[in-house]
Amino acid sequence: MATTLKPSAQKVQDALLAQGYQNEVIEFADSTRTAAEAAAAVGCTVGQIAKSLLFRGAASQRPILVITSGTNRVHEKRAARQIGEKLEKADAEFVRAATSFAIGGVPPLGHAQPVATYIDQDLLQHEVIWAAAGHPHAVFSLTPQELVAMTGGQVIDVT
Ligand code: 5CA
Repeated sequence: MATTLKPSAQKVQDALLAQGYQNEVIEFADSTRTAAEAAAAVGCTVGQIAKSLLFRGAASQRPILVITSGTNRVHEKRAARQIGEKLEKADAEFVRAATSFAIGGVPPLGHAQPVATYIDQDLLQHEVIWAAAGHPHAVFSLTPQELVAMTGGQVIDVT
């Protein structure tokens, strides 16, 4: 673990502390850019990795964050029915503009603007999960209940 976090990871640590959370951002020498890499670095299952997938609402053009278990693929139509509008894929530029973070490090909190968030119900079966922390080598652990609370997210069935 590094003693000094990269600036983008420090931003997430600051956002956690500002919201009253003690969870510690950890930087790894190895990449945590993908769910599989993050699971290998942390030593957890891929299902315990909280993937942050950003979409664009087709009607509203607003950013919509869907946080899924690392083993799940989002069924876009099913998710859209619960969210209330069709989902478009976001490109790297849109992700950066909406969150201020780059793909591979998009955290659940600390975004450039408030982002409507939906959470895969499958994440709730784990005691502890891990989320990206702003940088492709940084993650933090949390409980699914903390994820719901810190994002104000709505739990849905994404698969
Ligand atoms: N740090 C890891 C685990 S915590 C992480 O952020 N994984 S992730 O799955 O949440 O983020 C990577 C995701 O970004 C991929 O699953 C993929 O859906 C998305 N992604 C990758 N490349 C692109 C791209 N070019 N445009 C839009 N989304 C992309």
